Amino acid sequence: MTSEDAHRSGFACFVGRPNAGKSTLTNRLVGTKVAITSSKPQTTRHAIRGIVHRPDAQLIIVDTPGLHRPRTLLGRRLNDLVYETWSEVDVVGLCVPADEKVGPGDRFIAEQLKKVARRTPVVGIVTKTDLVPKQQVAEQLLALQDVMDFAELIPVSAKDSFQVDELSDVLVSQMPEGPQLYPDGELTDEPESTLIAELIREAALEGVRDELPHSLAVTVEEMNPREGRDDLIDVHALIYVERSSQKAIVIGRGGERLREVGSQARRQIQALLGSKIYLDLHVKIAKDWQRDPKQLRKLGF
Ligand SMILES: Nc1nc2c(ncn2[C@@H]2O[C@H](COP(=O)(O)OP(=O)(O)OP(=O)(O)O)[C@@H](O)[C@H]2O)c(=O)[nH]1
Ligand SMILES: [Mg+2]
Repeated sequence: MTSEDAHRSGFACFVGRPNAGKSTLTNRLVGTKVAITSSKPQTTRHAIRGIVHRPDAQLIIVDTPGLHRPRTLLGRRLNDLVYETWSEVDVVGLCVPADEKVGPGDRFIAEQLKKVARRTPVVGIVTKTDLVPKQQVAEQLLALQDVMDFAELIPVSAKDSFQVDELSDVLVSQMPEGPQLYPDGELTDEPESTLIAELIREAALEGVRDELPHSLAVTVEEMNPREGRDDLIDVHALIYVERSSQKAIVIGRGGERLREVGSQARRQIQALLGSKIYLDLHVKIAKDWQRDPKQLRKLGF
């Protein structure tokens, strides 16, 4: 076998400002939802691995939280996680949305990235190209080019699947030769309970605003097949908020919002598990958890 057609494998991570479209792009490349997405900034809170299986390669995408100016201990922890992740991968994809000017946030990330760029190639990715005219995509590519030296630059749209396969080719071309690292068919190594908690958080994020999206956290407390039934799983989960006023919003008048969140999450979880579930949701206050090391640890940060 020549090295041209040797099997390649390795890790690529997506980094960028919050809301740049990293998780949506990860899901599109993997072909299934491994990361939740939302229009609220700072949706992703851990490094999520999604696995792309190809005949010639296995590409592990690590989706990371959006890098931002931290205001809480959680924010600092999330940024540190990004720095840690990008120092461990074979290639970094810096994501910048086509519909927002390249700004100080992107330049700050590029400055930080230059430290790893000596060892690790960085691909510049202009995301969400479906939102702007072609000319603006071209301008964005030029603007991004000025920010740092990229191994390659590529525009994509996760929504339209525009150039998503090409991006996969670009990332694979930066992978070392190597064997398959994950078994066939495995699309993520996220534990089921994490995926479920995230689907609940995604549902809860919908329709809330200001500080509330940041204050939400979800844990799955228990998950058991219903006794005497093989077609029903009981899932008990907690939605955490930081203040009692937030609790009232999440629950809604007469419990209406919480019911909506529950039924939306239930649909998604049933699709994930391929089984009927009963979802028991409770809202709990964990006062200022984003700033409290002890509570952060309890919530897995
Ligand atoms: N039109 C369009 N919208 C997109 C595209 N990709 C992502 N979006 C939207 O952009 C918003 C943010 O997407 P995410 O994938 O959650 O962004 P992210 O970079 O992971 O955000 P954080 O996890 O907060 O850092 C969501 O509302 C997505 O639906 C795209 O290709 N086209
Ligand atoms: Mg994300």
